[in-house]
Amino acid sequence: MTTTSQPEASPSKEPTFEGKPTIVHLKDYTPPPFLADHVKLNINLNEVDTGKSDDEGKAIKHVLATVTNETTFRRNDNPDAIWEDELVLDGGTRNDANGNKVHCLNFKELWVNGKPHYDYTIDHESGKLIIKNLPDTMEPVTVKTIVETNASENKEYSGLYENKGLVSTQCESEGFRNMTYALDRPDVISTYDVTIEADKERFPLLLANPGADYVEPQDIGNGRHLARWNDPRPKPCYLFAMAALQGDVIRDTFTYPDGDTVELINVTDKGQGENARFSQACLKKAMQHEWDEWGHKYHGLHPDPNRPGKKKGTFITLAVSAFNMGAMENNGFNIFNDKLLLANPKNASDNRYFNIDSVVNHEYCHDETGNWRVPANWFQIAYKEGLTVRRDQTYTADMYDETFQRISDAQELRSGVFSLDDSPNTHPMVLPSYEGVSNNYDSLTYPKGAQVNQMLQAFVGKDAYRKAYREFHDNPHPEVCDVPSYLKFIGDHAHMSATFVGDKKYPLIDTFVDGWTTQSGVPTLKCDWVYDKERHVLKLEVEQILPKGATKPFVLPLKIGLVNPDTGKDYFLISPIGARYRTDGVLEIKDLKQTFEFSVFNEKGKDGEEAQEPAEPIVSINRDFTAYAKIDYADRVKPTFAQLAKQAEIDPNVFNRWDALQQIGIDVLKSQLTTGTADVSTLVAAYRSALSSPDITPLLKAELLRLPDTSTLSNLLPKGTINPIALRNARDAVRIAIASELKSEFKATYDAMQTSEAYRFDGSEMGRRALMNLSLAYLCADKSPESTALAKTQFDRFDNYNDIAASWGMLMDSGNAQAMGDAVQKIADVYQLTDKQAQDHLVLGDWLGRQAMAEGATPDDIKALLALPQIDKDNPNQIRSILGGAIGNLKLFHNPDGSGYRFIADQIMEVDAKNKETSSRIASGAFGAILKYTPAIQDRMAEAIGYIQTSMAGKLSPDCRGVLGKLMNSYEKAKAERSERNIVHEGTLGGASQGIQVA
Ligand code: HT7
Ligand code: ZN
Repeated sequence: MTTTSQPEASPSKEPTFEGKPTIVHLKDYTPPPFLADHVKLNINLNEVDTGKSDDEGKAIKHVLATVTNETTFRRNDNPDAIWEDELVLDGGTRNDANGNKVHCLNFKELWVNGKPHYDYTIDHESGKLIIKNLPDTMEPVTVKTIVETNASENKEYSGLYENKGLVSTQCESEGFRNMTYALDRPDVISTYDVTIEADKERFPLLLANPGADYVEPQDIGNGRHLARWNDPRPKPCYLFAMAALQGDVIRDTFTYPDGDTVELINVTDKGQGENARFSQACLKKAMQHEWDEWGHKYHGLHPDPNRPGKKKGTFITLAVSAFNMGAMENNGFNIFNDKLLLANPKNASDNRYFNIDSVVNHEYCHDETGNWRVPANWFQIAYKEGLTVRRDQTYTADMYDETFQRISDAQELRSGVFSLDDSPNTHPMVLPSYEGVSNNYDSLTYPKGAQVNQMLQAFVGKDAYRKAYREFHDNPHPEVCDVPSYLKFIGDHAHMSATFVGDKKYPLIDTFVDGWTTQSGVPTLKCDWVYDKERHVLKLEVEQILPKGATKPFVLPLKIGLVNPDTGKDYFLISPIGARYRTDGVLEIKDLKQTFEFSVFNEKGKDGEEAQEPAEPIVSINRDFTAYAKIDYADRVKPTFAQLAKQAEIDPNVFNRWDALQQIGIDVLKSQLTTGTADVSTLVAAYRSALSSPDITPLLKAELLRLPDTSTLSNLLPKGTINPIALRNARDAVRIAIASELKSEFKATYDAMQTSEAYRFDGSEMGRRALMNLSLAYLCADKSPESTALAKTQFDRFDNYNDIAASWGMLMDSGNAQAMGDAVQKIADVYQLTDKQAQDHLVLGDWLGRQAMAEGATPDDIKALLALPQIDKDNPNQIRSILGGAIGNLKLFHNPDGSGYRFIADQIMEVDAKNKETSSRIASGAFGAILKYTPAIQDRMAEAIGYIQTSMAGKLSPDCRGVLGKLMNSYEKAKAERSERNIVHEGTLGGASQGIQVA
């Protein structure tokens, strides 16, 4: 295998000052001039009085950490590394409570090789510590720094922070530098020896990345204690983690077939331990699946002194309520946003249970993909994230239902991922550059990265992929890697086929890797075919239309089937000269135009009777969404509604049955959008048939009967034409029409899906409830008093949170102010949401979000939610719920007077001053799709973006600046093109000044 010799994230050489873009380029990468072999850390926590008191008159205390860091550095002997006289250590900056940039680290002392060292500077702008006059040698040098940092003032939640008394860390991507000076880059990999000292009563639990054993802290007098954690597994500092808290601990053990064991320690806030039972069971399932499926054994195992020949290890999980993302895969010590670790039937929906299972698995999978093999730099983050998402998709497919999982993946790709990939913020899988590292954690890195791995899997086959995967990860450790070298390794070792360019033979994998890692955008595959009824030959032509900016064809696996409409069985895929295509039906798409020929024939009957004349096949394209592409059809072969309905009934590939219904749904929605009416009869008949089909599970029925979402639809409409309110109205109108036709069927299904059994979470129960609540949603589409009463009956039953939340959503959409208000009040009362101390904060987010989304809510209502005394305005979960709800509230956000955009702009600025990771995600969620909208909407959005840019001047974070800058530039370009074409009116689809409006 190869390791990277590619450039790494070094800041660009231009001087940086506030307001000037700080873009890092892949081409500037050089290996680190120094390496850090071993890090000895002491974190000493002390509570200090701030002299201030809270609303209840209680003294406010802050947690101050004194961090002593003794690291053994040595010059990198990699010939590509640049010799630097000075050792430059990263140190963090952040905004203080007034929005002013300050250093995170209060420098105290510097020692080199055991002696005080005074020859250093601290760069005011970047926060870096520049150590001069080091020994001019290749020998290791020990550098000790002592700093102080205030964990309670850290509201960015990056580095070491305190929230509600719980001290913990989040170091990915660049948080470690906010706690201590370091070479904070993924290609510097060290062993760690960590001690944590703190007050025994205040912080009884002291945790860090474990070695073999969980060790009880030792008493050190004065009411204090000390814990020592020795992690001999080398890691980059972004995988470091520690925590200090009072909490509950639940334990279990996982045992491998050979007797090696892992002690599982699940840590939560006090009183929450029981809510972690489900996630702990998920962790055990994850370990088992990793072993069975991928041959991955926990990499934190060490010889067990008590059992010769056996190994043991410790794996810790911790739930934290203030967290910027979902979870973090620190070595042996995964930290979770508590909504992804804690659940009980009274506060978690099926969706949350499912997500917990999936995310616990995802983080554990990183133990191999990410932690054992580390991305060389942040341009290569998709190696670990794309691959790990693909692995968690495989897990949930195995645990629940493969087709269900594939439908979810396809939906995500066709809605959010296609949108981003077709937006100004698109980027290739290997980032050529970025501004603000946190922007890289987007859907092009995660689900699209997963899809690229899925495509490779589709080419080489599951077993060959798995085998090559194992070979890659069995290579010596530690080593950093990159996206191209991983994909190439798999292609080579799984013997992916070769291709010809002229008469030269090339491995197909090279073209595959080059296309997908250096280009962005969504290709379109335009399919055309003719069926020769005389010869029974089907000739399929596939034309690849490249997205804007791409110059080379992508390599795509296009899985197809030719279905006999009489039998519902697939014909064999055989060419007229008798050559067999792959039995799984995967075609290799690699050129701009390709033709495939298939000879269609029926097999002979059992008793040698002559085969019947074969019927013209139904062409089933892109089964299981193997190809990351939009599929288009030449006009003459575009399937009719009748053909799609037939396919929806008989295609042996259940994913494509769903897809056929989606295609009908898209056309019905388009018709509703453009003409104000739509014929839903085919869809109704097809839904009726799916509902009554005995061989489809409720889980899949619920998917088959769901209309395409508006984001998927908008990706299929011309840019510059979308009015989101019109789109939503069109979808609502179609839902009402379907519901009125299928009222009795939905009511019968709703009744049939009831049970008196207690809540249990598993795939079949999740499916039953999904179909029950989907039926209820259709029944409630008309917002009639009867349907509202039905939703209210379910809500009042108050049985389990899944069904409560589903019916609550319908009451919020009912347009009945009394029903909405009552439901909001009841949730507040039952979950004690107005009491800061007693509240079930896991429900709080839903409660805030639902109110922000409620029909008729105004910016003042949102402000009132933000000002509620029981919420924590610094908690990213709560901020995301409220602002996410406001952005999803189409009438509020897209108010034609621009007030919604301006309001969200104000909020983004406020959040950005404290937490750039949260602000940049909100900014991209709010304005990322700007170019899709009608010119009038674009202009108003651009005004809001411009308002942020000018108001914040030099103070906007690089993360937000990166997102908004690209949006604004593209908007300006689009506007110039628009005026060049002299298009002064709204988009073509509706003509009206507000785009398409549907009654
Ligand atoms: N690898 C983790 C990403 C993550 C993160 C990134 C930036 C800032 C904060 C963060 N918290 C977690 C999570 C994962 O993908 O598994
Ligand atoms: Zn991940």
